Amino acid sequence: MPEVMQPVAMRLKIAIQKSGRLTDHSLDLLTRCGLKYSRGKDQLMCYGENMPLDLLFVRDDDIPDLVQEDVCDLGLVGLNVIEEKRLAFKARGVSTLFEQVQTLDFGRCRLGLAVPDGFKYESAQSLNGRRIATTYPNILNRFLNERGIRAEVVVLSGAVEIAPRLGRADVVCDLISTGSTLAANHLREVETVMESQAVLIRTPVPIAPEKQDWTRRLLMRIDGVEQVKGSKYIMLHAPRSALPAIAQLLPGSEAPTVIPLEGRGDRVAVHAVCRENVFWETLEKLKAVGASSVLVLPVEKMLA
Ligand code: PRT
Ligand code: ZN
Repeated sequence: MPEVMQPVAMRLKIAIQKSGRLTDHSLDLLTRCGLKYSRGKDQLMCYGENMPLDLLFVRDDDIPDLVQEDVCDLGLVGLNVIEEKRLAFKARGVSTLFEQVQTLDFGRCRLGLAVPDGFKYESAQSLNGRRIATTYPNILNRFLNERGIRAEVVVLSGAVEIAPRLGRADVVCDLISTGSTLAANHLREVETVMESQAVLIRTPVPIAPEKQDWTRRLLMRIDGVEQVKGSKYIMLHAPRSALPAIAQLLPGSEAPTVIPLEGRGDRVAVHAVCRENVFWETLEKLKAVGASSVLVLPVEKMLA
């Protein structure tokens, strides 16, 4: 039987957000890993057409539980959600079993405290005796306890930023990316409670032998896709004597390849993968130390 047709129990299951800020990025990551899938409208599950894996579309808050309980082998979710879940489990005396495999290059935001315009804020101590609205009570309580602040935490499931206007809270603790939602609601950011981005988590249970090969391959591909983001392949010609200066200038590159140029005396070709973007300023500096014919190319795939 072709492995893509394996029985359901032998197929990898990956939980991703059904509809929200992480959905497109998660699907894009899996597509870049080579996955082909078809998804009908409002479908909760879809089948990988060329890999023995299925995607489960769920609310992001349910992803840690599905992975913890081994209903899904892997999950893509925000660090803010797993940290909140971890602290909630801890409060109930349950230990977190799912493992964080790696951080992913999307979903960046921060959980921050914001006060209404006109609120006199001097330090975190200004929060004493205040009511703070949030969807993340456990993370917020940890922040307050670590600083010995006594405040009332008002738990809301959404629309946190309008709580001060409704008279339900004095301060808000919510996710922020550009800050425009706060500004539109006349709120001012005063503290960062935690930084967040999407992460890949996996089940605590050893993965069944039939699924291990694809798990290993998928994790390697995800790592490859993450490494490629922002990476560039750079090629240039230079005098051999300039190699130390060039090595200093190439951002995040390891062991460049140096190839002699036929009939060009001391000049060599240098090829290197840079793990960061290469800016015009770097090219100008490379030219200044003797480089010529400098080419910067995008990297499409990488396998360490
Ligand atoms: O239905 P479901 O429960 O799955 O979705 P959700 O409404 O809980 O989540 P969603 O789609 O809003 O966010 C999913 C994840 O994206 C979050 O858990 C974070 O890890 C990440 N993320 C990144 C964000 C933001 N950026 C973000 N800006 N999540 C929410 N926001 C909201 C924030 O709550 C506020 O309302 O965007 C607003 C602020 O944005 P700015 O740009 O105006 O600052
Ligand atoms: Zn959610």
